[in-house]
Amino acid sequence: MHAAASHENLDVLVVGAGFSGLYQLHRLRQLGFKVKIYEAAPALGGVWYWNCYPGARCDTYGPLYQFSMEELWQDWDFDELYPSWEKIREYFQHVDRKLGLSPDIRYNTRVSAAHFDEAACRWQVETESGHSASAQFLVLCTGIGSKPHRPALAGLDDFAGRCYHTGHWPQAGVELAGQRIGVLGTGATGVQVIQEAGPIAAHLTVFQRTPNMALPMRQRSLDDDAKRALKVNMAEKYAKRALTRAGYDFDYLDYAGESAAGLSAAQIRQMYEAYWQEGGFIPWLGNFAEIYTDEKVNRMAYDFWRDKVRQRINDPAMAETLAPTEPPHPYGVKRISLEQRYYEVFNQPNVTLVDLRATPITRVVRDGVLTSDGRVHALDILVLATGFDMVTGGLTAMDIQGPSGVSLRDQWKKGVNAYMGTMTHGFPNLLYVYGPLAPAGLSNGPSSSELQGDEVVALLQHLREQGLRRIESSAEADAAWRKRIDDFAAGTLFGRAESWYMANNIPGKAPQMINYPLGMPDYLEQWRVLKAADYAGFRFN
Ligand code: NA7
Repeated sequence: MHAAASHENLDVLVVGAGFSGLYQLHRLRQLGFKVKIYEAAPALGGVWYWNCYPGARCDTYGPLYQFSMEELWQDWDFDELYPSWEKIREYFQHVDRKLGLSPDIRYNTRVSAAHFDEAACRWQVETESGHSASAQFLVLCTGIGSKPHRPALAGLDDFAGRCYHTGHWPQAGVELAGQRIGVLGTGATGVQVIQEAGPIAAHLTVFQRTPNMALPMRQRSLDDDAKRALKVNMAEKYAKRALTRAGYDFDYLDYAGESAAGLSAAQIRQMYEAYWQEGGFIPWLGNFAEIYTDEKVNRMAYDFWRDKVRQRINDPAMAETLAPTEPPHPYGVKRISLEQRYYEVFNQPNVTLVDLRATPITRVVRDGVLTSDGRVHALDILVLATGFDMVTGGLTAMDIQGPSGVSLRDQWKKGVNAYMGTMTHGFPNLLYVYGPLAPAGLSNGPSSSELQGDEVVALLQHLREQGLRRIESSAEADAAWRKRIDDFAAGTLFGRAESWYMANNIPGKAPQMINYPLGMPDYLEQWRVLKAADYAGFRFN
């Protein structure tokens, strides 16, 4: 660790100024904790600072993509049902103005290391800028998508054009109009860039490895009446987040007493038709919960999606690549994205679709990308929409060492443990919000930030009230939590896709279900049970 330019002592140091971190700061400050946020970016907003590529927007509808505090939502409106990154940034400015958060946020401050000093029972924290801190508790709110994944592409250094990762997009923007653009990756990000770039590019080449089972967003701009209508029953909507598995204001059909069993195929198709018209995540997170466990039900959902999508694609070969006759993996076990005009882009004469399963990339060359069929796809700009070292990447990017000297990075090489999705044995006084083995990536972000965030705040309050200085999860509790998740996942179809949900989107990462898949109500119930048992599972002193 290098010499510190300045130093401060804190009760709680929060890392990251996205939804989770800001919520921690606001709540803990109100309770009188001496708390600060360290944030690598020069502004608040978390992923919405870095993900400023053309078309970046959130796949959750606006009313639920914000904090639930009335003082914040009462005089805030998004201008579209699904807000753009620009508008979400404005929202964070609004939050900052209302809650006065920035004075307690140290921007441009990337935490590089945190070592636990057992004698002092405090975390000693170093940053890249040389500033350091000592904090009794370290609460990591680094989000699930803060470490971009750049695949090792042979020859990339030879490329004469420009190459950008969507998760680290130039803040000044990149002019895509009139350029020959290649997009590698068709996840949530790829879909958004592709539908933005297609209409304005001189030529767009899409490199697809796995088709995205994208659903219609049904985006609309909001006039005053629509904005007013969305504000009705906000309190009820927010209350519902704790009662639905993905933290939304709707849930899978079994919660509504519906099961696919006993319904005819025609009845199911009729239901699917209505959900399709509604759009958004309804045809996925509002589907039968059996899509995760029953192959037949899953296949019905896939076939419905495939047939709907294929109607929009003119070229039969492209249709087969984008929406194959046989599903590449079960429907919904890999993150589904929302699209606005994605499939129509492939009807444009200036768009080429490269199926990387048939013709993989051989290497990047000076003029573009060479595929195994010997073709060079000429490019001015190569966009890497290749995702992130999801959920854990932001945590393992820091050198975090517990009292034994073992780093979190090393401890997690063979698999991730995080009891209650919140603490790991060997790392006392270190807590995560919206991180591994929590609902996180399987839930709406702001919902998790508040609901798990409240539990973390309650835990810190409990420690203070009881005069306890040190908390650590036990190895047994870690193992039991992991087993609960693995056992549940083993009974589902999640393992049948390579995806960041199963931590196998990154070469070398140990595969496992990386989120808490039993749903938000079950997760919160585990906290209730734990609190009733005086937080047994954690060790205090
Ligand atoms: P995702 O969803 O992880 O998507 C990454 C995409 O990049 C996906 O299509 C991958 O194909 C593709 N990819 C990754 N590496 C390669 C290589 N080496 N070659 C070819 N294609 C590759 O990331 P996003 O940024 O879109 O979204 C991340 C999350 O952020 C999203 O789920 C939301 O929760 C917000 P694959 O599917 O692995 O075959």
